[in-house]
Amino acid sequence: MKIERIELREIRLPLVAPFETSFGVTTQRRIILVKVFSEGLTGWGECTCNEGPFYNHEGTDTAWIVLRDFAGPYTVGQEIAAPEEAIQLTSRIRGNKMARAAIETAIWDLWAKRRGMPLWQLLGGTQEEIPCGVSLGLQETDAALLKKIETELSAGYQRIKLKIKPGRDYEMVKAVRREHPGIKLTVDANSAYTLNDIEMLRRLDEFDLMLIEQPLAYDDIIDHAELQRQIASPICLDESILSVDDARKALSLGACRIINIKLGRVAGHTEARKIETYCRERNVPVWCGGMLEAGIGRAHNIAMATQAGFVLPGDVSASKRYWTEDIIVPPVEVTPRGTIFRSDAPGIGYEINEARIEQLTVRRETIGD
Ligand code: OSB
Ligand code: MG
Repeated sequence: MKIERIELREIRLPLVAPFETSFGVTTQRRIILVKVFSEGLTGWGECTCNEGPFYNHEGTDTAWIVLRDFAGPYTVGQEIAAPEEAIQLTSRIRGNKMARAAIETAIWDLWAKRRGMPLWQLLGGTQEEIPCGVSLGLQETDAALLKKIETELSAGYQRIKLKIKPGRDYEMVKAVRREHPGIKLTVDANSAYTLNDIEMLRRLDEFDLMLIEQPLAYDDIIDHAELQRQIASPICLDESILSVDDARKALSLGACRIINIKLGRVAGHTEARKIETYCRERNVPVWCGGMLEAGIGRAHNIAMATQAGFVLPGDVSASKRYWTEDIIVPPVEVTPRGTIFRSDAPGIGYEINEARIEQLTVRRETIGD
């Protein structure tokens, strides 16, 4: 298959409610969409980076340049014999995996459409419905947080994840646990702590957390291994795992017992599947993370999460929790038992609302003709 053309566009999409983490508040997303063209068919990808370089080094503007000036030109005009080859076209680029994944995932969608099969099947997925949790941003007060939790549990979500940061941790988690003794509960620090905080992190053991996500530095596995030796709660790494090699090293050091797989962070479906397989063969649970994606990224996440190793509830939830109107049709919907059904339509399995995307577009670029 020859990649004939790539269209890039940036859309602006306001969130239904601001989302606050230990590294900042997001109110409006600036999302890059990628459309690849080959032999009369198209595939779509979504760049999952945040607006600024705070979760990792990538941001909307730097990803735009990487896509427009490097990843796009390296891909257009090239011939591939399998979707696994797509990521190799941009392998000269170091880092910038979210930008590279936007093209890689679009090519997987296109390949699946070419074969007339759903992407989940092309990836080797087996699960018909995927278990879902929600990630709740930091709230002004515990009362506000408890109210949000109530809403999400009523909607059926199977697991609640709380964002924590210094000053909003032990007491807040305690208040939640007191109200909800039986729920599956996790916390995500987005690297807000160091080994100096070990005492507080150990006290979180009181709350029977399913996992503590990325407590220490975004690029660390050594200190996480030290921390894991000293606490009972399983550590789950997010930011620190960029490849199957990273997963192997972290697991062999004992830096974590669970891994959050995000498609963009690991450069797309090919590497995500390698991590899933590596972990599944060793009985290490994985789950699908989220990056406040619009519908295209969300649909790719759902396809990925049908793979058998995704055994824990992920952060992929209903479109309406984020958007008044999504860019796919139908929007992603969650069942009353907190699951999302895979789609059996070809490719990512959702229709792209191109008219809406057109309205939301603030810049565009075409690579190839
Ligand atoms: O660490 O999982 C994270 C959002 C932006 C950046 C990082 C993270 C998150 C989330 C949101 O937790 C997950 C979602 O998309 O619902
Ligand atoms: Mg995280």
